[in-house]
Parts: sequence; C-alpha cells; structure tokens
Amino acid sequence: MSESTGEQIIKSNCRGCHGGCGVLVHVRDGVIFKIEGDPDFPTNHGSMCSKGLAFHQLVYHPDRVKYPLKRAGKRGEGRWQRISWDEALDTIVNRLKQVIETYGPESIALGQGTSREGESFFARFGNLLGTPNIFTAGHFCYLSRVGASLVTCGNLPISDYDNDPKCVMVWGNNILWVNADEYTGENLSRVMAKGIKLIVIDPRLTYLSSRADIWLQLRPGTDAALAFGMAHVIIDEELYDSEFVEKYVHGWDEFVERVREYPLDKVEEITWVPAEKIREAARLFAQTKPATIQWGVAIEQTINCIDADRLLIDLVAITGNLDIPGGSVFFQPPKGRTISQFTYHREFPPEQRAKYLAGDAHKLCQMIGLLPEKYVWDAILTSKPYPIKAIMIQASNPVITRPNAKEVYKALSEVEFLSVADFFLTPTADLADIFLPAATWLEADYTGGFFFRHGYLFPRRKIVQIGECKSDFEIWNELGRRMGQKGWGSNVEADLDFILEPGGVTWAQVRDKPYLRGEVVYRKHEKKGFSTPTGKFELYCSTFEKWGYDPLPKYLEIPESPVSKPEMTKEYPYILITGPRSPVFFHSEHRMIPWLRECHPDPIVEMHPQAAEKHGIDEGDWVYIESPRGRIKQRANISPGIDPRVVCIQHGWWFPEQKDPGHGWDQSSSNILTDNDPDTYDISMGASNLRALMCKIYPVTEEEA
Ligand SMILES: Nc1nc2c(c(=O)[nH]1)N[C@H]1C(S)=C(S)[C@@H](COP(=O)(O)OP(=O)(O)OC[C@H]3O[C@@H](n4cnc5c(=O)[nH]c(N)nc54)[C@H](O)[C@@H]3O)O[C@H]1N2
Ligand SMILES: Nc1nc2c(c(=O)[nH]1)N[C@H]1C(S)=C(S)[C@@H](COP(=O)(O)OP(=O)(O)OC[C@H]3O[C@@H](n4cnc5c(=O)[nH]c(N)nc54)[C@H](O)[C@@H]3O)O[C@H]1N2
Ligand code: SF4
Ligand SMILES: [Mo]
Repeated sequence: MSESTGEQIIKSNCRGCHGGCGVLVHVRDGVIFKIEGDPDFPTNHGSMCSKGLAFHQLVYHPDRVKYPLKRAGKRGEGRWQRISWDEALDTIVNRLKQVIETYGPESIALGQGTSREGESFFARFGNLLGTPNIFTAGHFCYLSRVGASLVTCGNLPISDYDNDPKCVMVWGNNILWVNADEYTGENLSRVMAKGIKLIVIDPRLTYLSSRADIWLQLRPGTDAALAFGMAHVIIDEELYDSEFVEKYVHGWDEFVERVREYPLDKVEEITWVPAEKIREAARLFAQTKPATIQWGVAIEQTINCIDADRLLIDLVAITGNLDIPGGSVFFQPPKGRTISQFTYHREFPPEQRAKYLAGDAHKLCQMIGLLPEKYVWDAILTSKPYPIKAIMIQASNPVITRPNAKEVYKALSEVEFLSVADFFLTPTADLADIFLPAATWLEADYTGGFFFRHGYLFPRRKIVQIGECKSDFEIWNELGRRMGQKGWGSNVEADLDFILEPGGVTWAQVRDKPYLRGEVVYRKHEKKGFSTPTGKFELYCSTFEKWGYDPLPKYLEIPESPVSKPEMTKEYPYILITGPRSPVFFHSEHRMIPWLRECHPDPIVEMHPQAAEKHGIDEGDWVYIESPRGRIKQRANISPGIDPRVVCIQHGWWFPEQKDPGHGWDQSSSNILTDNDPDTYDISMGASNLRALMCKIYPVTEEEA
C-alpha cells in the first residue's frame, strides 16, 4: 500500500477466461482500476489478453446483477423482484425437496458450461443430492481429451514448453488467441521465436498457419483420417520409436493393421490434403525431437471426437515423445484431494447411477460423471424415460452455447423450476425462476485449479466485494448445508482445507503464495508403466473392448457432409465450421464490455472470394446463413484463406444492448444452425458435430439489414 496515493497492488491470477495468467491488481480506495500482467508468473511471464485487461469493466458494469432475484412476471418476460439470499436459497431448497419427494433426485439436473473451477463444488452437490444427471460442456470439449487419455495412457499429456520442444504440431487450435486448456499462447510464441519447426492443421489461414513450415488445410471434421495418414507414413518408413513400441505399447500389431486401411491416396481423398504434404508433415514430426502436439477443441466437436483424440496421443507416443523433456508430459499436481475424492464421485450409489438419462450410451462420458445435455432437454419435453422437473445452471449460457438452440430454449422455458447463477441476465438467465448473483474471481478465495494437469495450483484471494454477490463455492456450500448434505465444511475455507489436507497445508498457509507446483519427473513409465488395465500405452483400448466399443480408432464420415449426404448439396452447398474464437470474447460473454465490443462490434462469417462473388456479397455485408435447423445473420469477412467450399461462422452471439427479453438470442447465434441428434454423436463421449455441418448463404436485403 502506498501511503501517499492510497494505492495498493495485489498479486493474483486472472480467470477472465479459464484462467492461468498471473496478474497485478491495482486498487485505489477499495476500487480496482487496473489489471496488468505479472512478469514473475511462470505461465504467462507478464503477458495478458484483452479480456483480462478489461476485466474491471465487467466487475463494475452497470448491468451486473448484484442481488438475488425472483421472477415477478411470466417466464422470460423480464420482470424481476429483488429478494434476500435467505429467501433465494430457501426457495431453491424447498423446490428441490419437493421434486425429490415426488420424483426422486434424478429428476433434478445440474448444468455448467466450460470450466470455471466451480465444477468440483457443483459435482459434489449433485453427487450428494443423488442425481446422475450433471452436464457441462466437457463431452465436446477438453474432458473428452482427458477421457481419451485416461483410457489410453492413464492421464492427459501436456506440452512441455519449459524444455524447448523442437517441433510443435498445432492441431485445430488457435492457442495464441485462446490460451486454453492448461496453456497460454505466450509459451508457444516464445519457442517459435527460438526457431522451432511448426506444423499447423487448420482449414483456415490463421496467424499460426501463416508462420508454419507446413500448413495442412484439411476438410473440416476429417482430422482422424489425416492422423491415420501420418501414422501410415510413420509406420511405413519405420520412423517410430521401436524401443518404446516394444516395451510399452499394447496392441501394436492390431493398430498397424488398422492403419493399413488408410493409405495416403485414400486419406487425400477424404481430407483434401495432398498425399505428399501429409508425408512431409509426418516425417518432420517424427524426425524432429523433442516434438509435441498442441491440440484444440476443433477436433473434438464431431462424431470422431474420441478417436481423433486417441490418434493424436498415439502419434505422440509412437514417435517417443511421451513424458520426455520438451515433449508431451504427465505433470503431477501438488498433493491434494482429487476432484473425484472431493465430489464423492466414486461413492455415488450404483442404483442412482443406473438412472443416468442416457442409459447405456456414452460410457466414457458417464465414467467421468457427465451427461450430454440433449438427454435433459428430451426428459423435460417428453417426460421420458422420466421427467426432469428442476435445473440448476451455474456459469453457463446454454441457450446460446448448446447445439439446436431452439430446442434448448423450449426445454428451459418449459422446465418447472430453473435457477441460474451468473453475473448478468443472459438469454438463459432470462428464463430463470431464481437468479443468483455470482462473484467473479476478484471477489472470492479459491485454490485455483485450472492448470492442475500442468502441475500447478494458483491460490487466489478475495480482493473486493460487489453488492451481495457470492462465489459459486459459497453458493454450493450453503445450498448443500441447507439441504442437509453431510460432508460440507462450515464454510468455503473449511472445504479448501479439506482439498489441501493430503499435502499437509491449509488455505491460510497457501493463500498468499503465487502458486504451488508438484514435482516434475519425466519418463515415469520406465519405473511404473502406465495407469491402464494392461499397464501399457494402449493403442488397442482394453476399456473400450470391455464396453463393447471398437478398441481401435477409426474415421467415420461426418454425418452431415457432401460425402454422407450428397443430395443435400443442392440446397446446402457449403461445409460450415462454427466457433473459431474471437480474442476479445469468451463464448457468449463480454458483448457488454465497452473496450471489448469496440474491438469487435458484430458477428463475422468468413467466406472465400469465389463464394462471395457467386452470391453478390461484399465485405462487411450482412449475410444469411441457413441450415435445415434455422437461419441467422452475420457480417461478411471475405478471405482467400478459406477453401471456396467452406464457410465459417462465429459462435456465442447475443445482443445485451437489445433490452427486450431474449436479447436477440435467435438472430446471430451459431447454434440455431447446429444439430443435436444423438444418432450423430461420438459413440463413447456423446460429442455433437458443431464443427462440420452444411449450409447455404445469401445476402440480407437492405431493408432486412
Ligand atoms: N456452435 C458452437 N457452439 C459452441 C462451441 C463452438 O465451437 N461452436 N464451443 C463450445 C464450447 S468448447 C464450450 S466450452 C461451450 C461454453 O459454453 P458456456 O460455458 O455456456 O459459455 P459462456 O458463454 O462462457 O457462458 C458462461 C456464462 O457464465 C457466466 N460466468 C462466467 N464466469 C462465471 C463464474 O465464475 N460463475 C458464474 N456463476 N457464472 C459465470 C458468464 O457470464 C456466462 O453467461 O460453448 C460451446 N458452444
Ligand atoms: N478468447 C477466447 N478464448 C477462449 C474461448 C473463447 O471463447 N474466447 N473459449 C475457450 C474454450 S472453452 C475453448 S474449448 C478453447 C478453444 O480454442 P481452440 O481449441 O483454439 O478452438 P477454436 O478457436 O475454436 O479453433 C481453433 C482452430 O481450429 C480450426 N478448425 C475448425 N474446424 C476444424 C477442423 O475440423 N479440424 C481442424 N484441425 N481445425 C479446425 C479453426 O479454423 C481455428 O483456427 O478456447 C478457450 N479460450
Ligand atoms: S488469457 Fe484468460 S487468464 Fe489470461 S488475461 Fe486473458 S482472460 Fe485472463
Ligand atoms: Mo470449450
């Protein structure tokens, strides 16, 4: 604290997205006025993104809801009444108890979006409640990677930028913009500046594709086939690590046989990538050591989700890059209770587990305690196999972020009871019966677990209190105790102590530390093998075999594509990609933040000049994009960096400045166009095809614009 100015600089770590950047929070007279990067922090070295830099505009935003609300008018009408926390929490508890009494706890669903670190508290509440119906975005994002790694090699490998990889294969990931999933892009930039070999697999020209030694511009959704092509070259030319294969791999011969089904000419036909380029990339990756794959979510949002994930881990493993310095490493977090220990996941009663809404389907998703949300919508709308009567949503905006948005909106409009915890009245929160005002990361104590598989915990302490907002951790702790659930601490600090206990430390002892890190040890398999049923790296997955799934990966044609549905091309000639991230927004968030919206006022659809010319579209024009599910509009960005047969739209759009209830949820949101038919899901995980569907485009007339 400076005595002359009354200013204070507090070290923390940002969680304006998933989190991971060390920051210096500047506070004057109890008010945060600036946030900047902390040069001493190990994951971002002082760098930050625009969302973090603008975060104080979110904290103090005039539209932020600072008190609990209950619905005053009809659902979705936008009339609210301020209530006390006691009334809000007791209303929820009474409604849940009524549902449990009449229908059982399985008729309550809990929903979250992408990780906000609250998921362990959230899952703990759900497990103690006794509902198997918990949904997040994990079945098509990141947890699919975690699940695929669990059954293949026991843990998720992370790229080891601290030890200078010499080759990085960036696969469906725009890491410099997204800082996602245990990574900040700054680390890739740093090793790029040292002169690494860079291979990029992306259907679009991005900054990274433009800097790549080899850019493979594939047909969207065909990643698994492309990975097979690379495996083919690596096996054919004996570029694999024969010692690793001999000692540590399960199912080599079967894998080789499967790979033989994908010769390069066939892979070229599927992926649109010339065979010679695939060969060149495979050689470069296999022959430059150490190498790592920096992967993203694009490959997971299709029917091939888990097999694409498995194939990428396989490529890392068979080239000898697993758990070596500069390769893809199994980092060990500091000692503490794991999520499943904290959430009682393993003790969840089998008779309740058996009521999982998806039945026998999606066993990998079920193993990690999640449900594809479509089953919840169906149970609301049809009462089959039994009704869902109440939903509690925390940190998610499913009306905008989940496929087949019209169905999501209908289901959430019809469910008997809906509570939502958020910062703002989003199109989802508009439908709630009770709204709980959540605290941001600057307003709560937490152990900060987003870089967990990177081996870190980032303690983060409360700096300000805004209105009556409460952290998600407090909300679940208080609701749990009011429900009479055994196991909650007397407050959040007691729960954090419980998480930290195996490491012999308390929250009070770690709260002012910048970070905790587990010991870094490489090549652990040489001593202990892999945590799989065979103790080996499973190219042939014994868990899948037990579950009745194909133990080997394969490529399935995308369910809605010019190949699987040639008759559709007459009406819907383009392949549609949805959801490349904007650096200034996080999914459906931040459209109300002045600094950020100024950078990016409108939704953008990207198309090739030939496509634009064909339809008479000019740069900046409003364009309709239509699929069999519906129609939206976005503004044209005409770019030669995309294939003429492909169109790409942004996701997450609604318009907080439109004050009508709904805030234009159906005008420009990509998920009006996407499909959520379970017959098209990835079989083991339940991922839907957000990244590859079909559409048509045409100009919006001047009057309509
Ligand atoms: N078409 C299409 N759809 C997609 C994608 C795509 O690529 N294409 N991507 C998908 C992916 S990968 C994901 S992960 C999902 C994300 O889906 P969501 O997680 O639903 O997306 P967000 O828009 O981030 O919604 C989070 C909401 O929680 C609020 N919030 C933020 N932090 C907190 C907090 O700490 N506590 C509480 N209580 N509220 C908070 C925000 O204000 C916001 O309204 O979207 C998916 N949707
Ligand atoms: N600023 C910002 N950061 C974010 C988010 C955000 O909304 N905004 N969201 C967060 C979340 S939850 C996630 S999951 C991550 C996602 O971050 P990423 O994993 O980077 O995902 P995207 O930016 O959606 O897509 C990355 C690249 O994949 C390409 N792509 C599209 N389809 C395909 C395909 O079929 N195959 C291949 N190989 N590439 C394809 C796109 O052209 C794009 O350049 O970002 C996180 N970080
Ligand atoms: S990348 Fe995420 S954690 Fe880092 S500054 Fe931006 S919003 Fe904050
Ligand atoms: Mo995600």
